[in-house]
Amino acid sequence: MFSFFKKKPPAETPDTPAANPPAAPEPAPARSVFSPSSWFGSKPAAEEAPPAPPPATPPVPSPAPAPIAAPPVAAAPVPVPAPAPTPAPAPAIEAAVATERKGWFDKLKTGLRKTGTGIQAVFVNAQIDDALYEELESALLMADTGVKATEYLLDDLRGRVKRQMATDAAQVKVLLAEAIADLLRPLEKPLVIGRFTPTVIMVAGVNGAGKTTSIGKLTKHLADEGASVLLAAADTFRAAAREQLLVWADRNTVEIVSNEGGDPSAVSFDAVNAGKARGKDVVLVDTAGRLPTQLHLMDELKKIKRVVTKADATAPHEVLLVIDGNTGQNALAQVKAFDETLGLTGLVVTKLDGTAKGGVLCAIARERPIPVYFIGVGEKLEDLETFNAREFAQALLG
Ligand SMILES: Nc1nc2c(ncn2[C@@H]2O[C@H](COP(=O)(O)OP(=O)(O)OP(=O)(O)O)[C@@H](O)[C@H]2O)c(=O)[nH]1
Ligand SMILES: [Mg+2]
Repeated sequence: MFSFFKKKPPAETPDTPAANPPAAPEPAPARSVFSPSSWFGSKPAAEEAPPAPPPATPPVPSPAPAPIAAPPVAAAPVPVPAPAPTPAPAPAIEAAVATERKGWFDKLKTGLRKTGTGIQAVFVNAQIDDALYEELESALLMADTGVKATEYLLDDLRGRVKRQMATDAAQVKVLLAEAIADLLRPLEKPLVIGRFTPTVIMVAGVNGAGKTTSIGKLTKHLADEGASVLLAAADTFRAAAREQLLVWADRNTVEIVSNEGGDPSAVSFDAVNAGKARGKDVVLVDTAGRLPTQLHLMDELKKIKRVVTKADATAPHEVLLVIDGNTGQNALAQVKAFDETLGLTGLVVTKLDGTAKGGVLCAIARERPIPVYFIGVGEKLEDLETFNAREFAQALLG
């Protein structure tokens, strides 16, 4: 069924649901378009808490999709060594995921064109010499990779070139893709839903970064997977914010707690309590945009977080920062500032389409490696996907 919901074990029987179940139908059959695992991780198998006891009844081989533990791997035709094999998924699901990711890969490649073009140009009709590395340095810096990550990548690349005894520039380009993928890999992490009920996700960021849009996209996908979602419209500054959320949300399964002009902490507190009482799977808290230099507004965020914890001592379970890929190196400054204020657990990087500054992910990986749960390459629903380092590197240089 929904492998990302710990609370819904396999072979479920309709046992007594929590009070006030949502009007939504019982969990629909799993959809193959978005395999749950392609978006949300179930609790990692080897993690701290004891695993759920084995089912009392003998395991019935169900036709439900087999869980796929690791983030999906793109089926991109670039000759970078394949990663270690993950536990074999059911073939039909594997095919669905591969097709889905292939479509996404093409979109990502188009989106990253502006960032990638300058870097790719360095390898055209080039020799492997100092000039190549110098040009590459400039191109990486132009793509907002930052000084530290650029130095790191160039050193790493020189080592790879030597070890592989590369003789032409095209090989160096492939090695650079490998180096970037390795640098970005620590940022890969699936968002875990289901370890707590509700999973409370707080979303912050500067004005216009794409918070509400990303929440909308995420909500729709969660709802499609059968998760019940409650939104907290804690952006109480703008009257339009709530409507914006409503437009994005699936009206049948999503409820919103809001209080226009009210206190964002109070809205968040009410939402978490409502989420608990209504047995929601996820509570998403949308906050108003703010600059890290607006200290009183950063304090307000801290307060929202504190108050959420009052409503549920284990919450918030995720504190996400949404960053606009266009902001380049400034995004790194935002990550640092919001992390210091809130203790971030993950990032969403939006607007990688149309920016020439996508290299900032390398800077983040080098200087403040906070997991990137999702990346966005457009305004449409399907333009937000999970982050995969190898896919990103291939899309950038492919
Ligand atoms: N091209 C592109 N546009 C995006 C992406 N994500 C969001 N946007 C657009 O960015 C604009 C701002 O998005 P919002 O979601 O309102 O941003 P926000 O962070 O909630 O803004 P505030 O609440 O005002 O701080 C909207 O026009 C979105 O459609 C993306 O990945 N690519
Ligand atoms: Mg907003």
